[in-house]
Amino acid sequence: MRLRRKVCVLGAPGVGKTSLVRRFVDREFDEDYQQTIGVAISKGTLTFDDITLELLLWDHEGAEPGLQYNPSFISGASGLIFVVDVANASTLDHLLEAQVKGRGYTGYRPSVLVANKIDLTHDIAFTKQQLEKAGKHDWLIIQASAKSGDNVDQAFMKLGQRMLDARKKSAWAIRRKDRSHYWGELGHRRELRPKVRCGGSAGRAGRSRRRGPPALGR
Ligand SMILES: Nc1nc2c(ncn2[C@@H]2O[C@H](COP(=O)(O)OP(=O)(O)OP(=O)(O)O)[C@@H](O)[C@H]2O)c(=O)[nH]1
Ligand SMILES: [Mg+2]
Repeated sequence: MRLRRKVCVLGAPGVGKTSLVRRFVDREFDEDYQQTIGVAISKGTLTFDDITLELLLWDHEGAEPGLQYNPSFISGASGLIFVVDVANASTLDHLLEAQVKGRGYTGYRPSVLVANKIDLTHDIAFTKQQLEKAGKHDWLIIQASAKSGDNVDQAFMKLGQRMLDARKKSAWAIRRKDRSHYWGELGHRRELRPKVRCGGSAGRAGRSRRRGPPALGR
């Protein structure tokens, strides 16, 4: 099966958003800093057993502190990659602040937080309090380096896996909703429910009735 999904890459200016996307998509790294203007879109592919997941990577320009993300850029995204610079603690504050302000449109999507530029230092600049705050957002934190390539593929894979898990959960929730709708139409009246028989024994048939309606389409 082939799936195509939008993913937004967000974070402060200069943290390495474009470099991470470039490393993942083109396997390249450039020391020169060329600021992204607006948004640059590129395509990366992940493979999971029988699923090919095409990621449309929306690499946003770095948001200045105090600014919110542009909702129209983020709308329709199935996953988010937040990027911070391990050598610059303010880049995480910046992200936490932006996340609180932009909660309505960035919240509750599968996300990973990439702590980038790990090649520059082994001492991560973030404080315990900052990491605790970040932990509340259900971000999976991955230390990586766009320069060396360390953990870059893993970060994208983890996000892809989270997106597929979320897809499975929502398919399951929709199926459950369909079933409660089905019972709803029957008014929850036992005598109107279909008689389900799953074999010869009355015990098994009884168990099936207690579990809910038969799977539709059978
Ligand atoms: N040492 C090191 N430098 C990095 C790494 N990632 C990015 N850089 C450098 O950091 C600078 C900024 O990188 P970009 O990828 O352009 O950052 P950005 O977040 O896309 O910046 P904006 O588009 O302005 O928001 C460039 O000079 C990169 O070479 C890394 O992992 N290690
Ligand atoms: Mg950029």
